Order: sequence, then structure tokens, then C-alpha cells
Amino acid sequence: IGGNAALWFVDRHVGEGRGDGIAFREAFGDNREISYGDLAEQSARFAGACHRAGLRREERAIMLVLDQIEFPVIFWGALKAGIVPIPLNTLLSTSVYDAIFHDSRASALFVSSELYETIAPALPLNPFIREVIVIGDSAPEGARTFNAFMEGAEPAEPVTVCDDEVAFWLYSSGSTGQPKGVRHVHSSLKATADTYGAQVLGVRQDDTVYSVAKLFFAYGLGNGMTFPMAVGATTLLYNGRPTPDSVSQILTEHRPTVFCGVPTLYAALVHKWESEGAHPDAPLRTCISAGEALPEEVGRKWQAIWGVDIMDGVGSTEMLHIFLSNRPGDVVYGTSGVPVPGYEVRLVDEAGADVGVGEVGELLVRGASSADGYWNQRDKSRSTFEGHWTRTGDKYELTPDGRYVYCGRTDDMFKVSGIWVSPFEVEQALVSHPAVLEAAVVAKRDDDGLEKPKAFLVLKSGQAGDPDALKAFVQDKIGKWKYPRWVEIVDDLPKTATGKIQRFKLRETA
Ligand code: 3SK
Repeated sequence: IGGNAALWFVDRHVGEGRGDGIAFREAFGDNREISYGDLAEQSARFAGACHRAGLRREERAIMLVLDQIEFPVIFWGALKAGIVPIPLNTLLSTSVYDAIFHDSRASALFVSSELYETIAPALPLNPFIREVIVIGDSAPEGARTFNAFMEGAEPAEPVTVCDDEVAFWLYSSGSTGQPKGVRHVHSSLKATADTYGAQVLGVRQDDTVYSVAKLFFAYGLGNGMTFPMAVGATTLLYNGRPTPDSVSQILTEHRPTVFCGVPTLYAALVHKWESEGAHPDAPLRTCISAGEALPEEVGRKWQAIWGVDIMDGVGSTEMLHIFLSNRPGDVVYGTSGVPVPGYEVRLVDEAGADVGVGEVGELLVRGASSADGYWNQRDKSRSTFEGHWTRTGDKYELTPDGRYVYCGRTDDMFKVSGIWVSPFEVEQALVSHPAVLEAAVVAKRDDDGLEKPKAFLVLKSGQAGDPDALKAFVQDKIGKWKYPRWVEIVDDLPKTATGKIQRFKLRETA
């Protein structure tokens, strides 16, 4: 089936006899559940409620919604109505929301009651938003509750679309700030489910999936929504912060079979279970990681604990999901693996020429899920989407056995004594030290104005980091000139919501 993605991801299950299967279960509160049949019905009524409220096709609707059952109802219901949902990161500040509300010119805003206070100051300043719908028991003046919005609405038939019609947007903050609206088309959702979802993750109908990456993030949207929904599986939703404690509890109580994490959390979980000498009991059969490269050490320790590898991969908001990944039964820690079936990659130098094995180049990717472009940012669209190829801004090296090794962001690399240093390589060396939990390395100028590595470290609890010992450790591991000349111990590292270290912020304080 082409056309409206909601037909394939939602309604198809009812037609094929899977309507009673549980699509989503909340791993909090009263553990509310929604079946595929109820999701089909409620999303159709949501579409009817949008029409009744005067929301027209192609208008945008902001979703500032926690991972809770209303999320899929709104997302798929909007697609059915032809309205373009824009799920937003739920951790941004009022001023960033204000900028996005203006940039997108969204006509409607769906907001979880817990987040209302943050956006409230932006509402009187906004001339575009006509409907504010609060997911909660009550709504302030000028807004309606979600239940009131839905009450009495008639189900609407999904609008007919072509494969190339824009279905939804995501705002990409990148690793350097300025959010950009990334426009994705209906067919991209199925393209990622058919490629990474089916052929790498290999999710099955009997799986229970838990993604610590939230649904507003492209990685979480695939893991927790489109991949399980492609096969009629069940997803666990958690509306709180994924900490080592909350994740351990979900693993114990809800027993997922597929776990989708990010490196920081994998590292913190391994550390917690090592120091407690025990780990939860869960029937995990597949684990994946993305967001930033997974430290080798963390992957090996996870494998030793669970007997299951973590398949590390790399994706982007622009490509919607992972396009380079380790594969089941073929995991090499410290690499991002090989191209996902359906995607091609190239490594190019600054002049755009392909580089050879063992040389570092910028990663370009092509595949069916690439975005339609950025909203109202022609220059950035032209420099990122070059015909069928999308520039990732990541530096990679190809090994003789055909695997891709991450070397850092294009703008994070620097030279020491004329030789390129990848901050990522120094960070990998640092996190393999037993006292170090997390590391970030940036360039800092010495008294002679020459760039040298500086490390910011988060230590494991109860550990003291001796800077000289750490420097010597790195020298022994990766080479004399790459060691950090300065070591600063910090409580945590600045990160994007998707777990990418914001080195630009550290550069400012270095
Ligand atoms: O950062 C990543 O690796 C990623 C993976 C999947 C989807 C989106 C992103 C940004």
C-alpha cells in the first residue's frame, strides 16, 4: 500500500485480524494500554475532531507530548486528517518553543499538561496558533482538554495522499544549536520500517519494545512507533526521564524483548549493575544504540552481562533513521558497521572526491527516507541535500574489511603538530580507563596559540581521577601527541536531547 502512511501502520492490522493486539502500553501510572483496533478508531475520530475544529489539510500542529498513549493517537490522527504533526523535544526552553512556533506557523498545539507552564508565556505572542489542546484533566482559559476536543467527534476517512506528500516535520537541533524544520514524506516511514526496522532490528509481532529515546526524536519514532507498528508488536511508553533506576525497573516489571538505548545510558546502566553486582531479569533478545558512537568497552560489558550484543548504528533526523549499522551476528565494537540494506554511502574529501580505504572523509548517504528539505532554509537545504545524496557532517574511515569507523563531527576535528586528531578517539581511550564514566574532548589553545586536546571527564562514583595518570594512560593507548594536555573533572557533560555531546559549548568554556 502506498499513500497515507496511517493506513499501512494502523488500519491494516485491523483488516488483517490483529485489531486486538496491544500496540502501546504505558510503563507508568495505571499501565494504560491501547489496541491496534482502538488506535485505528481513535485516530479516525481525532481526524474528525480536527476537521470539526476547522483545521485544514497541510496546516501544521505542534505536538509537545510526553511518551503516553495520546502521542500515537494524535500523530496518526493528524496524518489521517492531512494535518502535518510536528513532534517537539519536550526539554526545550520557552524561547526556543517561541521561535519554533513562529517558524512553523503551526495552527494547533497539543501539549501534555506537565509541559503547559513552559509554553504558556509564548502563547500571547503567537498570531498563528488557533487551538490549544491540553492532555490532562483540566485546561486553562483559552485552551481545551484533549477529551473535550475528541468528545462526540465522528471518525473521518484518511485523506488520500501521494507517496511524496509531506507527512510530518521534526525539528533538528543538530549538535550546534539553531533548530531547523525537517520535512518528511509519507513513504519515508515505510521505507525505514522495510530497511532498518525489518532487516537489522528484525522486530517481530511477539516483541515488546522499549526505547529510552522518546517518540519526538527520529530514533525514538522509528524504534518505539513505526518499527513495532509495522509488524503489530507492542511498545512500552514511559513519560519520565530514563535514568539507570527507572530503566532497571521497567526492564524488571515490563520485560521487554527489544531494547533501544543511547551510549550514555548504556554506560550508566553497566556501571550501576557492576557496582551492585546484579542486573534485572528481562528476556532481551535485541539491543541497539545510536545518537553517538558506542564506546567499545560498554558494548563488551553489556554483552558479558546479557549475552546479547548492542548493535551500534548511525542515523540522522534528515535520513529519518539509521543507515549505517552493525548487523545481527556481525557486531564489531568500535565501528558503526556497514550500510543498512537500501542505503548507499560514500566518503569524500573537501573537494568532493571519494577517499580510499584507511583515509578519513565526510560521510554522504543516499536512500529512500531522505527528507524533502528544511523548511524555509534554502541555503542549508542546498548544502545538505545534494541531489540524491545527503551530507551528514560526520567524518568516517573505511577499514580494509569494509566497516565504517566514526572519527568525529566535521567541525570537531582539529590538528595537533600538523596531524589530525579525532576527539572521539581520545574520548574512547579515556572511557576505557576504569575511573572514567564519560569523556568529551575539544581543542584548546596553549600559551603559544597552538591547539591541543582538553578533556572534560565525568568520573564513576567513588573514583578519583589523577590527571597525570590519565594523560599517561592515553599516551600509552593511542599515541604521544593525542593525550589531553588539560583534564577537567565535571558533574555532567552538555548534551542534546538525543545524547550527542555539545562540544561547541565546551569549546566556549575550555
Ligand atoms: O543520531 C542518530 O544516530 C540517529 C539515529 C536514528 C535516527 C535519528 C538520529 C539522529
